[in-house]
Amino acid sequence: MAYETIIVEVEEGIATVTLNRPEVLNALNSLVFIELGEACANVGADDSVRVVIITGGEKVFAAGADIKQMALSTAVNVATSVRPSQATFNLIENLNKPVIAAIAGYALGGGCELTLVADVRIAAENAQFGFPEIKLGILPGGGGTQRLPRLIGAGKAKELIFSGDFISAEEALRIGLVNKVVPADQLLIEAKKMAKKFAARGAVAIQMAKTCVNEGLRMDLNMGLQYEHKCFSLLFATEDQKEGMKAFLEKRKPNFRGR
Ligand code: DAK
Repeated sequence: MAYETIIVEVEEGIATVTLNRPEVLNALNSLVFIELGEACANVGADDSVRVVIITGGEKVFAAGADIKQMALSTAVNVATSVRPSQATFNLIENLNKPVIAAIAGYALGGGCELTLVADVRIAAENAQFGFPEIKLGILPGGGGTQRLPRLIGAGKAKELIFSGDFISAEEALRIGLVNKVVPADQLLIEAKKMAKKFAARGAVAIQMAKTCVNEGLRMDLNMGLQYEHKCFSLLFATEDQKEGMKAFLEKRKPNFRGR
C-alpha cells in the first residue's frame, strides 16, 4: 500500500517503516501518525511479518511533532487533534511483535517519544536525542513524561525534560535510553541483524514475553509475577514449546512455526 508520509517495505518477514518527510526533518504531522498507525496495524495483522523496524533513514529520525501544525491548535481542539498520535503510540507499544527503532540524526520531542514505544532502540553514532518541548512552552505530551522516567529513571528524565538539552548517542547509551550505538552506515544492517535474530525465535513466546514486560510495568510485583506465571503455563499449550524442547534434546535447531 502506498502512503504519502511513510514508506513500508517487507522483506524476509521484516517490515521496515521509514518516515519520509525529509524536507521538514521528518516532523510528525497528523497524517504521519494516521499512516504510521495504519501501517503498523496492517503489519501486526500480517502473520508473515515477524518483526517491525521503524526508522527515518541514515540522516534524521524525526525532529518532533510538526510545529507548524501544532501552532494552530487551541486548548479546545488540541484534545481531539492529538488522538491519532496517542492511538498510534499505544498501538505500536502494544503491537503483537517486536518493534525496533533504528535512529539516526535528530530524535526530538515526539520523535524521541516514538522511539520510546519501540521495544529496542538502536542509535547511529550521529543520533541526537532531546525533549525541546519546554522551549516551546509545552511539555512532552506524547507519553514522554511517563515512558521516559520508566526507562531511564525520574532524575535523568526530569533533567532532559526541564532543560530541553540534546544528548549524543553515547550519552543516550550511558543512561539506558538506547540499547546499542553503531556507525550510521551500519544502522539498518544492525537493525535487520537483530530483527532476524528475533524472527528466528518462537513468535508466540516473544509476543507473550513482550506482554509480560509491558503489562508487568503497569502492575505491582506480585500481580506481575502472577501474570507471568499464567503466560508461562499457557506456552506449554503451543507447538513451539514442544518443538523448542524436542529440538534441544535432539541437538538441532528448532523450527518454530508461531503456534
Ligand atoms: N516541525 C515542523 N518543521 C520542522 C520541525 C518541526 N518539529 N523541525 C524542523 N522543521 C523544519 C524547519 O522549519 C525547516 O524548514 P524550512 O525552514 O526549511 O521550511 C526544516 O525542517 C529544516 O530545519 P532547520 O533549518 O531548523 O534545520 P537545522 O539543522 O538548522 O536545525 C533542529 C535542526 C532539529 C535543531 C531544528 O529544526 C529544531 O529545533 N526543530 C524543532 C525541534 C522541536 O522543537 N521538536 C519538538 C516539537 S514538539 C502529543 C504527541 C506528540 C507531541 C506532543 C503531544 N500528544 C499525543 C498529546 C510532540 C510534541 C513535539 O514534538
